[in-house]
Amino acid sequence: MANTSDTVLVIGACGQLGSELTMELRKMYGDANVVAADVTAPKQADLRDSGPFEKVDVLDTNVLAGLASKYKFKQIYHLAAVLSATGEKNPKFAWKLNMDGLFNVLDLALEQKVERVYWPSSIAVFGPSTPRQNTPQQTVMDPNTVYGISKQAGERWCEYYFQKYGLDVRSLRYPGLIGYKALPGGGTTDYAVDIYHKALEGETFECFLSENTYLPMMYMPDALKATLDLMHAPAASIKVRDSYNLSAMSFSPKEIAASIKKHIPEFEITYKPDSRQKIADSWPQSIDDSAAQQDWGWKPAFDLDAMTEDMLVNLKKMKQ
Ligand code: AKB
Repeated sequence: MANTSDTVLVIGACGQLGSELTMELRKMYGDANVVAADVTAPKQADLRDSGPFEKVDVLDTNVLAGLASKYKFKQIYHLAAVLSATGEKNPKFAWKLNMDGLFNVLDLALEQKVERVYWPSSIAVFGPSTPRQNTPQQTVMDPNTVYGISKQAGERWCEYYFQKYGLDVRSLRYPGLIGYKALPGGGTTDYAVDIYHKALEGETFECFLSENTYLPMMYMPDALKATLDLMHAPAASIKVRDSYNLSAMSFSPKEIAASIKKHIPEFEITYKPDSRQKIADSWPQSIDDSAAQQDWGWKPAFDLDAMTEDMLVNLKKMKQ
């Protein structure tokens, strides 16, 4: 268990996951104790007004060191990354940001005696030779996006820092994340967020993946719970030190559209697969997360229809 007076740094706090995780952490540790950091200031009023914000480029080690001596962080959540689709447009930059950013945080944590670090991995660590159904925790990994390669390498480095230096780094392989509070940016699974916005705006949704493309997905409240449960589990129960497989649901564009149609019968979807189809086809369709279930009691709460209902109710409120 972490101490509730810990000071916590969230890097990438304005992103899809960061903006919600920062607010959850502020509830647990107190607003003033959770520092939101990102390259641009928060647009979300709750995030902006509830606690400290610092402008930080994770590639700038001087700024990171200055921040660490100012706040004396006990925990760091390092979420800043270039995702799968954007990474393919500028592979060298994606590699630099994803890898150098991780090294900067791991080294800072060692130097400043930070007690616990969180770093997200992804289903993108898997590739075309990986078994696609019920993908095991330990299996063939041949990622073919720069994002996936950086996440696989990052996992090995997290384990290395744990084994060699005793740094308590923890990680989850997220599936596609879906939430109503913030938009994702540059991922292959982003369609599953956009589709709800278009449905509520009364527009036809043109999907960039084909109708039967199954991918593992998760609703944001489950992702937040998994992250916080992992980070608050006793160190001895964390047996996986590269990154845990994590699962909630799998569906295709056709199935999410059918789930939305139960609430908005006139909703229409069309399909125009683009370069993201190849990425999706190289990823698993479903994930075996039994290690997370056994080691720290992981259990998701939302399936597709429960998520659709909650997304539509909350997005409708936000759009009023
Ligand atoms: C992406 O699509 O790139 C991400 C991911 C699965 O890590 N959402």
